[in-house]
Amino acid sequence: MIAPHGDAGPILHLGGKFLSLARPLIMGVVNITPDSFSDGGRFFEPAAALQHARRLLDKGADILDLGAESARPGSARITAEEELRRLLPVLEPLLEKEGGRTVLSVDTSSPEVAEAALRRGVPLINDVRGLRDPDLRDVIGGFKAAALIMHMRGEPDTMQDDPRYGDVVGEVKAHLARQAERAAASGVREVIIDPGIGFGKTLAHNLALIRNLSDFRDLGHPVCLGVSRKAFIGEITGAPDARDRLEGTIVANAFGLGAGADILRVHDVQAAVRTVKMVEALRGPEGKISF
Ligand code: HH2
Repeated sequence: MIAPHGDAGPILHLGGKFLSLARPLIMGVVNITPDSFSDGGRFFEPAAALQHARRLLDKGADILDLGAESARPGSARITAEEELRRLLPVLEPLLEKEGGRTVLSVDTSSPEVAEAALRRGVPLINDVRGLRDPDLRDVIGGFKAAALIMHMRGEPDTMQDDPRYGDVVGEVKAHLARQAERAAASGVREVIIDPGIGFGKTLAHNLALIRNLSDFRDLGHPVCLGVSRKAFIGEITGAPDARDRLEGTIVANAFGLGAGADILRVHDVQAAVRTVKMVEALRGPEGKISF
């Protein structure tokens, strides 16, 4: 749970670091994968991933999210050995050289990978499967670390095959509430929630979740939003190439901030930092914003 903490607003405790949520935070994505939907292969080599990570830090990322397995629609799982073989050559130098100026997160559903990361001092595990695996909950809880719990309906290989909900906002919220409780019962220290845009959702589902993001704040956990370059933006703006989705990403992020997002998970960190500055200025001291 986030606790009110004087003038700095709520504070997120990640490892030895305290991040104020008085201003929304930017989580920069580092995909050490050959097949991620928007930048697969670009940062697959450790040297390229490291250079990219440092660039995102220079541009103002508060958190770096390192992922070695793609969860794009249609993707299949890889082994924990393969995930670690990709991850560690990037994670270890980053922890050693940049650990002071950033918080690292590892995007994984594997208890073995999470344990290897936590043992090396990573304070946050981001699981697109929302800690369904009790072993993963126990590993994170055992380290008294933090978890980013994202909602996904099904598995990436089939999640976009006709997803249906009666009340998408209510169902996703109830699921996140249940998983957050399970996480806390396993000893997970901090929970961040995320509605999982594009994960087992149609365009209409994604729009409803972003529009109603403020509802998720009732759960008492920081809310993360990941819209960056996603397919729904391409559907709306007519941009089949993920690299052409920057304007759509900026607008969706601005809207999400207006609806109460605490953390934006993005590929384009500089644009997101500027988006936060603009929205904060427009919101003004009374926190007013209306679309
Ligand atoms: N989206 C992706 C991956 N991980 N984690 C959270 N918490 N929220 C998200 O929206 C989210 C996520 C998909 O983006 P990306 O990592 O760029 O792609 P891929 O899964 O193909 O590597």
